[in-house]
Amino acid sequence: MAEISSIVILTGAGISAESGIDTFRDAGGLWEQHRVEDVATPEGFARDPDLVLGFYDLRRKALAGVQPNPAHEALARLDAEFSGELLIVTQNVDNLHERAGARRVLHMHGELKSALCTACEMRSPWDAAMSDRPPCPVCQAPSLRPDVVWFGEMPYQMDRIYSALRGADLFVSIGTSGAVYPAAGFVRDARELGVRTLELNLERSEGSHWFHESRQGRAGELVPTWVDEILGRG
Ligand code: BJW
Repeated sequence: MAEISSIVILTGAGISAESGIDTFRDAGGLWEQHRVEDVATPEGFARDPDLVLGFYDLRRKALAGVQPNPAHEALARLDAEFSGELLIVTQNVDNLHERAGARRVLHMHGELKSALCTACEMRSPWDAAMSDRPPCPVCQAPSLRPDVVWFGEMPYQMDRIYSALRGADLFVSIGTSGAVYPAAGFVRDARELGVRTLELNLERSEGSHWFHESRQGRAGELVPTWVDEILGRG
């Protein structure tokens, strides 16, 4: 394997599936239980804030009952032991990468444990429910919403992500269907930049054909094996 000095990793709901967190588009996933436009758009929130706040309150509460799995742990080991540049870009709003010990993590679709005030636009760490309309810790307005990125909104820290992609020699996508942009386009962006690309997913995804290599299987098995390869233990 050629020397690797800079890696960008994209993770999606599939990496947390073995921890017991529902994915979005798989059978039994979140979008089978809710209409996307009801709970994951600004228009849905404006129409029925109780429904949306309740949906995210339940998911925030459920985090207490789940644990990182071997895939999160392997990426945390990579973060600790890989001396090159590394950025773990996650689309997930859970905190399992951090709880496994990873530090170089960017949440492009926000975080369940963060609140965004629609009055003063400040973000605050958040653990409790929002459906009872608690005051914003900064301005006291009862105007909090989940600090997550809905359809039609701009994902977070895009400049930092594209900058990391420009400097990368390997892009790895883990457990994502490749159905949602701009994340789904990173593989093409990477290829245009001459970056090697690898997909680790349960099954072939919508974008599999864009990758130089695609491996199928459970993240809890594929990711530790791949991390061993990178750290020279393969
Ligand atoms: C396993 C496994 C195991 C299971 N092991 N694997 C037409 C064309 C192109 C774009 C658009 C378009 N019309 C509209 C758009 C833009 C729109 C979009 O992409 N729409 C699509 C429907 C087409 N995108 C946006 O609006 C975004 N903003 C935007 O584009 O701004 C403008 C912009 C322009 C230019 C540059 C930058 C910006 C915002 C998107 C926000 C998405 N938000 C959500 C909700 C977040 C909060 C929450 O969690 O509730 O993000 S939607 C949902 O989908 C969530 C996820 O992060 C995201 C991706 O889902 P993911 O992770 O891929 O999950 P699944 O379930 O789809 O897939 C799981 C995969 O895991 C599967 O493949 C399984 O096989 C696999 N798996 N078990 C390994 N054990």
